[in-house]
Amino acid sequence: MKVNVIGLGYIGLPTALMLASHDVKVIGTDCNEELVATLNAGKTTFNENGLDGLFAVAQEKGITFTTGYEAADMYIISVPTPYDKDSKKIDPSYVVAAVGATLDVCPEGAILVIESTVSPGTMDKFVRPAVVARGLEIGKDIHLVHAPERIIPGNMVNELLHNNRTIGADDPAIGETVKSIYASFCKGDIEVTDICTAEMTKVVENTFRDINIAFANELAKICRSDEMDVYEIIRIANKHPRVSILSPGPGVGGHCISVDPWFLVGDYPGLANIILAARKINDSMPDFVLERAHGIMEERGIGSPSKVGIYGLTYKEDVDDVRESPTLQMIESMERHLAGNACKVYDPWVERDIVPGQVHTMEEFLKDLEMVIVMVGHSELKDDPSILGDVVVLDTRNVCGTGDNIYKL
Ligand code: SAJ
Repeated sequence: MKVNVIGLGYIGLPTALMLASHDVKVIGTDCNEELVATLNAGKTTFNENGLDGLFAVAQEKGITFTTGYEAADMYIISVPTPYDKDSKKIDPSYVVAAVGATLDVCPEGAILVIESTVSPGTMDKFVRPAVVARGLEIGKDIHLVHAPERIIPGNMVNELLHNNRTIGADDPAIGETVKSIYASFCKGDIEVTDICTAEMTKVVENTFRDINIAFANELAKICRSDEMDVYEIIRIANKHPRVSILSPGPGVGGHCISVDPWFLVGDYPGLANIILAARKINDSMPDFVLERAHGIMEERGIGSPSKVGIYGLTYKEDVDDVRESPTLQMIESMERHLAGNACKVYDPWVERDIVPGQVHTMEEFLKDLEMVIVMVGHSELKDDPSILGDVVVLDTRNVCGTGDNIYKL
């Protein structure tokens, strides 16, 4: 079985490496020539626990990387599925383009697996028509499958091995074939179902998490209004055998949890009410942090925003991904409502310059600062909060312990 993995990003690359490491013949394809050159030079393209080790094994097994599509028995398409913030509709163009390029080279009877997260109905509305427009017969010339992933950035390699998976297929026999390929490495349960169910299940999983994070965030606002300790309340409430409240934070980032619920809001207006309310709560948190910071600055007599630093640019701890990060949302808000961002910004996981005021060492960051807003709980800080020195801290991730200088959400 030869597999061509299309799209070597956060999901496609670990998947390609994992398959190759388990003796599947894999060609990795990406349109980004620089990315392909980096991989062919033996370097991974992002930080992820265990990825370098997996890369070394895949290389030994003979994985190859290219910008072209090749004849293969199975294709795994893992390309971006952005959504339009105004229409709340998915932009399927990357998936449709990858499907078209695949159809140019695939042999009769090839299996086309879409791993990209898509809004419910995308395969019917966009992928099937693209195949039929070529005069091809689905189920004969090409087989369609949707196999969304559940791996969590920061623990991807481990979760690729142990997570349960969902395979949506028109033909159950094809579903079983794809299941056997994923079972080459996946030790979890692999559910074979229909394509529409697989599409909806994936979006539902992330929406469930977004709603639960929103509950924790709303709880933080309620407790703050009465100066109660939301963390202690959650800690004790979670002692209940059937209660599992998540952690409040400065907002919800990443390309998944902050995006997927909008697919349901866009496709089911008037029905996705809790889902929409949760999105609004989570998207309100960066401004809540700003309000909280202003109150602390007044209380502590910190006059200028130039005396305040923002620690953390990524969307969550111990990843290098900044997509939809709460810090970027907060800086956008400062630019909209204030005179822009006058604060220094530092994230040890982000080497490239992304925002004005960004610095690249803790020493430069802390210089002349009187207050730090902690937006990401990277392990370096969680393990040793003293690295911030004795500045006033607004700890939106509850990782800096307690002290007269430590404030929480
Ligand atoms: N967050 C909180 N409080 C929490 C948990 C998360 O504020 O208690 C924030 C994080 O800081 C981050 C955002 O939510 O900004 C999302 O982070 P996450 O770790 O919850 O999720 P992702 O986006 O890294 O990964 C999710 C996972 N989905 C679920 O847990 C249901 C992962 O399994 C998916 O594969 C991934 O989305 C995806 O690609 O869809």
